[in-house]
Amino acid sequence: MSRMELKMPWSPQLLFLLIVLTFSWLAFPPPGWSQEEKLPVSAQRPVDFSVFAQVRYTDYSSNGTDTFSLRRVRLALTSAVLPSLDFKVQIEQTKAISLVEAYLSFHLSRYLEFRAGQYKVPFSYENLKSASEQDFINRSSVVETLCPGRDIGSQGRDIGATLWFHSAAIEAAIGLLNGSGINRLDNDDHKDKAFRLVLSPLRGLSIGGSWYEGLWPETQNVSSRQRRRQGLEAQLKSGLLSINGEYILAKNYDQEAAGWVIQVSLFLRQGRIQPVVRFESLDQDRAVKDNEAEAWTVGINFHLAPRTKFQINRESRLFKPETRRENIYLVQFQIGF
Ligand SMILES: [Ca+2]
Repeated sequence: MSRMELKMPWSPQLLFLLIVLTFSWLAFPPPGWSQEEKLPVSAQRPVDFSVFAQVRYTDYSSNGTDTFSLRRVRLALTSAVLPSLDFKVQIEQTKAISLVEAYLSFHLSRYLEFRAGQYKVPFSYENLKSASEQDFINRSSVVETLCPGRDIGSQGRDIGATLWFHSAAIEAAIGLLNGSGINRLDNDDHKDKAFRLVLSPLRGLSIGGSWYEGLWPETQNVSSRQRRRQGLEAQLKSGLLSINGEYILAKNYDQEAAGWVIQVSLFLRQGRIQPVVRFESLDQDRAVKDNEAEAWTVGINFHLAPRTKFQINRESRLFKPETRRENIYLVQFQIGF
């Protein structure tokens, strides 16, 4: 059953090397290859590098060993290979180097993008928001537990192809994905389907939903492999205030789970100081009454520069029905450019 037992069909390092070699060749072709002659439509091909690192200290109160940790060290590079074709690779180094994202984006029109490779499953606002831009040190347990790609420990990502529509008022995506997670081949012929639609009827207000229909990757001793996700989300930004809410209903095998999260933040001192508060409730089995895990998180973010910030959070979790409470204190420094 363990995902670790599944064979890794190809190593992420090898894939990354191949992509880097291909990319290097495209970006810096060998002498004699005239870009102007062979690719007359191509303008300059700037390569954007971005890096961020997160160092944190976690104080588990009496429930664990307090520790410093390197949460994420990520390097991303993006390049427009052609005016309508760009390419992104993101790698992570914590214990070992791993490939997080690698995809091609073909811009079919101003609004329409076809994306293929390894990238985030188009589901949930919080899932799609970059790890470096999160308002809280940890993502909500609702999204971490129920969002496709996070439920199978793949950092919200999978391999597949997706069509995206982006405009000021509408954001939509429809995709086919392996459903078996990052850096691995599919283990069956079934492809999972993901759909997301977000409307912005007024400035500062967005309302949307996501839908995912797939199968759990493992096959042993399971009568039903159903893995269905339905999500609702809303975001409101008004002046200094920002409110986000999400609800996810999940069908796992023959069980139903559900969770919701709401978070509020304020931007003070020209956005440099940001107090935040979040409440979440996660019910892992809806057939059992009063077994939700609830959590309050309060925190404050000090934005020192774009992508560079200092964050303090206190997470207070309540596990029903025992009324067991856990408090965790987190401090995180993020540096990025
Ligand atoms: Ca599959």
